[in-house]
Amino acid sequence: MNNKYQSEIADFMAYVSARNPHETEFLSAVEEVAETIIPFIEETPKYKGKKILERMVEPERVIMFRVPWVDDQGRIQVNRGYRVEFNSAIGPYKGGLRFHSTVNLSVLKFLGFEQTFKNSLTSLPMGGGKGGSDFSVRGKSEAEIMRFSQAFMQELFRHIGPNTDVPAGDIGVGGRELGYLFGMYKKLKNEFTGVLTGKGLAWGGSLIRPEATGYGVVYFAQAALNNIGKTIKGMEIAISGFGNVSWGVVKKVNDLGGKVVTLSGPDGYIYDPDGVKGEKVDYMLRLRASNQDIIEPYAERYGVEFFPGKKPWERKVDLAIPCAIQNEFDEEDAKQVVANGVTGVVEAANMPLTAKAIEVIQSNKLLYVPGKAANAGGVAVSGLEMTQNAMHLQWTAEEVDNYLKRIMHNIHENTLKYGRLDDGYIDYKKGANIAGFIKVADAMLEQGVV
Ligand code: 2IT
Repeated sequence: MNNKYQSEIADFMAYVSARNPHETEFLSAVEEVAETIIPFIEETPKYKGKKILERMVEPERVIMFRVPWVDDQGRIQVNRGYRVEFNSAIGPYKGGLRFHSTVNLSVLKFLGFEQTFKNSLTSLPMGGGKGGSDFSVRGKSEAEIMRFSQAFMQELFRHIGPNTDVPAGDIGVGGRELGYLFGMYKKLKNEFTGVLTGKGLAWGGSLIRPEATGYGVVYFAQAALNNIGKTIKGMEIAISGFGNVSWGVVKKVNDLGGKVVTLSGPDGYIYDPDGVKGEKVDYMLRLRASNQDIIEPYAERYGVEFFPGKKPWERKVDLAIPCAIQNEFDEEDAKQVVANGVTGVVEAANMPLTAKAIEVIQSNKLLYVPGKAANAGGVAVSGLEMTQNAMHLQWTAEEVDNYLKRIMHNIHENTLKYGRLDDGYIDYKKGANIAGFIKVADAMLEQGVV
């Protein structure tokens, strides 16, 4: 796109690729940022020649550890634990823990890198980090999930703290896992602090945190749609996943008069022409808590169609919101939704669209919102949970939701400011990268070479 700096971008990517061979997810996250940030650095004298991006792609610290535990049959299991402390220029490392079979260092580095920009966009004082394990809750018993979580925290506790590194949930880590993690942290440290976010309401959690990611996505989508003279009201929307993020999206789309017609799992997707409404919304949570990771039971229960092995992007809808996992939406999917006349794609998951898919959506001048802007509401309310913990009080749901709305509105304004192209098209990817970069880069410059 920026032909003028193509060779600088290629040189930079050759440098990063040589240092991080085989880390495909990390390299694609970096490339997506480099394409917009290198031209910005080249044209902004204060950033030029400071190796800012070279410094930003190097995590400040990576911790990898053994997580041994005993399963219900008395067998010893060994998983690998990680915490990638990516960037602390603007605040303590902050970001979720992912327990999923696909977790490896490349995935967590991509997530930690993205998180640094996302957290900057929230305007709250949070650096970037991410962690997790290749442990999957699928098919595990409650007791196994507890023992694993405790074993994980038996190592992680020495690296984190309320002013150092504040983890939260992500895929496979919800209220239940956070409870076990927090319990073990408290026991080992003998202190009750806001060292994790997404905590239970009775022990330091914030109202609206479970809903926050999905609500924020829909607030952002509504702002972006309004900007092109459209609205969620009356729209039919395809989403993927059926976890926490999907649940928040469904609730807020319903509030605003839209209709979510698909949900998906690794087994396929369901199409519910009446919309996921009423008790079906609560059923999503129960299905998730069953540790099965399949969506088919929804179809049986509510008498709707199930499409095994298919993705929801084949449906003709007004808007697509991928809520599941990285690279779940590829070039073919993008061509399909374009052919179906979609208004746009809003990322609720982290990096669900491949680079090629983004190119297809953007070259057709359709709305595309990257996850680091659209899904920042989750970590933003985590930041508000930290504030409430530091003040030893709890805000009402309305207070938190008002903050969330204001934060998402500000992120929209900020990305709009840096993303507006000459032809009037809004490149939210460019806007989010530049707006997120500025605060972190300025803090790094002011703090010297550390
Ligand atoms: O991807 C994300 O922003 C999260 N998983 C939430 C991180 C957080 O610290 O709340």
